[in-house]
Amino acid sequence: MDRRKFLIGTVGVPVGLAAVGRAAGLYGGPSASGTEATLTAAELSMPAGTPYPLVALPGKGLMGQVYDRPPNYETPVEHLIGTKNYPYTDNEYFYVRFREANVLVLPPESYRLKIGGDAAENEFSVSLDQLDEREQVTIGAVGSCNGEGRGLHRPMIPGMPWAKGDVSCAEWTGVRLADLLHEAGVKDNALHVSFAGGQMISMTKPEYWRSYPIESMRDPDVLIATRMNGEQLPFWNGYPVRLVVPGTWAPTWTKQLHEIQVRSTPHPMEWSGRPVTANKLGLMSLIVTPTDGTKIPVGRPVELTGVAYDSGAGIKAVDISQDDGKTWQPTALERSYGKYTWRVWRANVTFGQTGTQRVLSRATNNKDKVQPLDPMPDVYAQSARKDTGARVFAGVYEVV
Ligand SMILES: Nc1nc2c(c(=O)[nH]1)N[C@H]1C(S)=C(S)[C@@H](COP(=O)(O)O)O[C@H]1N2
Ligand SMILES: [Mo]
Repeated sequence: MDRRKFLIGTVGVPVGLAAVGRAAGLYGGPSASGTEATLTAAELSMPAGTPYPLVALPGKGLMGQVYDRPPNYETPVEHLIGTKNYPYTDNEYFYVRFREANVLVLPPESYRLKIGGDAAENEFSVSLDQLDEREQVTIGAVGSCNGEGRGLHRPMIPGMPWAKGDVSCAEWTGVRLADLLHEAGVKDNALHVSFAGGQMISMTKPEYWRSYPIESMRDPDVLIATRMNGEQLPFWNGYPVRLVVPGTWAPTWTKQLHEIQVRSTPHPMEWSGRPVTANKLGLMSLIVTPTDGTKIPVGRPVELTGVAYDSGAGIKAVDISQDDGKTWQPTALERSYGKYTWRVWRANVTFGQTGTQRVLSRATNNKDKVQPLDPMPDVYAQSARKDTGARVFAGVYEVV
């Protein structure tokens, strides 16, 4: 007999069409749990995972337009985990962040990356073909702006009001910066390595430079990347060349990179105004599906999918809470795809009450560091914000 349907009937949970479909597949199906078929994201009707209008830039998918000029587009969270190079974000959904309204167009035929500076023995330039002829390295890494979640804080924090999609993850291919520095011959008095990207549309601040202490740039994982998930970089993500510093916040990852200087003095940094170190990425986790605002039937198990990442120590566990952090339940982690790549996690939850319900997620890394509920105290320490207890990475659902 159909014991399963009998059980569903007994607990009195409404059985929708999806549930019947699931139940029918149960006998061979791995996704059933306990007495009821678990609803997956595919069976729910989910709103877009961004509060912003969905607009497509040329070559990109529909993304959340946080700002049009300069172009700032967030990844709708349901697209964070892509399908083409799992678990990496598909190139057309990798978030886009620019400070310059007019993105520098660097035609591939005439492109040259110049490497020099007063603390380099030899100055030289390489074309795209010459970069390709050098040894290639591929590293998966999360790219995240440190504005991630900023727009969800109350009271608001100054800056681009990103919701949850100011982060993505890709597999990057390119040449080791360390190899190029070796070719250039770093002098003993070298202090900083500086990177020039796009141009600013301003008479007084014509260039986009980022500058870092030389020690932080000798790491063999630092890439001069030309490919993202095996394809050329999308225009909006730095074509033809960008810096990628795995395990650090992405503001350091200069796009449209065309010049590297090894310097004995700090770069004047006239645009950004202060030297910036490639700071280690925070310990983070978030729910990818269902998206916020999804209607979920009461009493029915639902599968949550999410991602978790840190600066490279590795994720040991992700826990979720349905009571605002009083109690936590473990989730199931998928295998690691590399130390800088996010870990996908899954959990089944059942909501016992109707109304607006929240689920929090919290990651623990291999150094036993636990994600604070306010996930970026370091980043926001200088802001005037007082902690309101706002938990940026809660998933919020309408249980009906
Ligand atoms: N040329 C240039 N590079 C840049 C930026 C920029 O404004 N111009 N923004 C930085 C910031 S703040 C971030 S978060 C990342 C975003 O990379 P993405 O647009 O590929 O997601 O690029 C960095 N590199
Ligand atoms: Mo950023």
